Amino acid sequence: MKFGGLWAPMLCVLLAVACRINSPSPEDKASQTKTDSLEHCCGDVPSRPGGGSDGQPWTGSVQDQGTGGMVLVPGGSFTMGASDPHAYPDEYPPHPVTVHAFWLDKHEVTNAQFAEFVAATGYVTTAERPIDWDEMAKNAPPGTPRPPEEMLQPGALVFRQTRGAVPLQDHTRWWEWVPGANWRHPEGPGSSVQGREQHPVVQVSWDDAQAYAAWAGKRLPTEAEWEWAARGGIEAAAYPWGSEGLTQGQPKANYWEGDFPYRNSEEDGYTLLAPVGRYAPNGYGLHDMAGNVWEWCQDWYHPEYYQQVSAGVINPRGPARGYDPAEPLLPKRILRGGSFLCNDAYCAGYRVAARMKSSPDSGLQHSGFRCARSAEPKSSGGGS
Ligand SMILES: [Ca+2]
Ligand SMILES: [Ca+2]
Repeated sequence: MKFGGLWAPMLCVLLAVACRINSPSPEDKASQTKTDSLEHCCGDVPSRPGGGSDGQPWTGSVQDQGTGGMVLVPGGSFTMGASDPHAYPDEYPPHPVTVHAFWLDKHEVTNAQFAEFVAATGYVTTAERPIDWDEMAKNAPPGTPRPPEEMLQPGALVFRQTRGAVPLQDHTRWWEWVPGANWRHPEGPGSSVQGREQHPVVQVSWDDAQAYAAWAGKRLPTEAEWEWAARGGIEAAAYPWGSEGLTQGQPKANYWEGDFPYRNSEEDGYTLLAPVGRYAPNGYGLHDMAGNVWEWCQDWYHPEYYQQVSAGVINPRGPARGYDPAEPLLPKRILRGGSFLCNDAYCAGYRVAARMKSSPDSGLQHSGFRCARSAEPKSSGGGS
């Protein structure tokens, strides 16, 4: 990647004004948005080109961490995709999939773990790299003005709780481009991860996640592996714990309780991120497969992939190329599991079948990852 890698989310912010100008009134569209991905606003702009990720394999040192902190997820067959009435079109059709046994981190990669990687390798995340507007402009709609210099500084998107109700299709109401925001300073300059060593690392791109995984002798899970693991051995349920609603009984996950994005009742104990493993694990011993942070998967995103994949496929690895009709020139990777910003009235991303996508160079305050490892390299899917 020739430039900072943050152009995708940054461009969202830059184009927000155009979205507002060209879109129906917020009131007209307020009920249309159900996801907390960044695509909706930018999806109105058809000329964003693809790429933005270097996609280069890790060539740095490797510190093989074995299977410590991981659980062996058994192999098996299941019905992947829509399994509850709230399913989105890209979760259809439900289809039979077989996944071989594999190892998966018990919890999301933490700040402490990521700090160890950075200390060992000197790795610089995408959010910390400089931005070249001349390069970014090639991917912007014609006539996009050069943004202010302060917006061309390395940075990332930070969530800002609003003071009151806002139109839910306008992500710029709660996402703010903050120069200096990165994994070390998740909310921008002045914030730090000190005292939050056991929180999941955030503001990391798919590229960053790939690099960490390769350094650790691991890989990212495929989307099929992730969903199989999230289901925890329970057939046809909406959540990792079964079918009981998220708001019923004891807190089950870190999500947004109350009215998004302005009132959080903290019934699960956290307004923003929670330390990993704070909630009960699912049937495979995996924590936070619902909520806390979205988790990068290996696969490219294509909304019709489930229609195209062969019935009974073994260890599917996703489409050969990413495609999002909202931004057809911008390939995107899969994220799974929802985040602390999800609730039933907004995106319900913590359903086991829910799919989210973003460009591989995007880092966000609500996105992280966990790693997988093939149990039997010759037979387990996903590669490494
Ligand atoms: Ca919460
Ligand atoms: Ca999660």
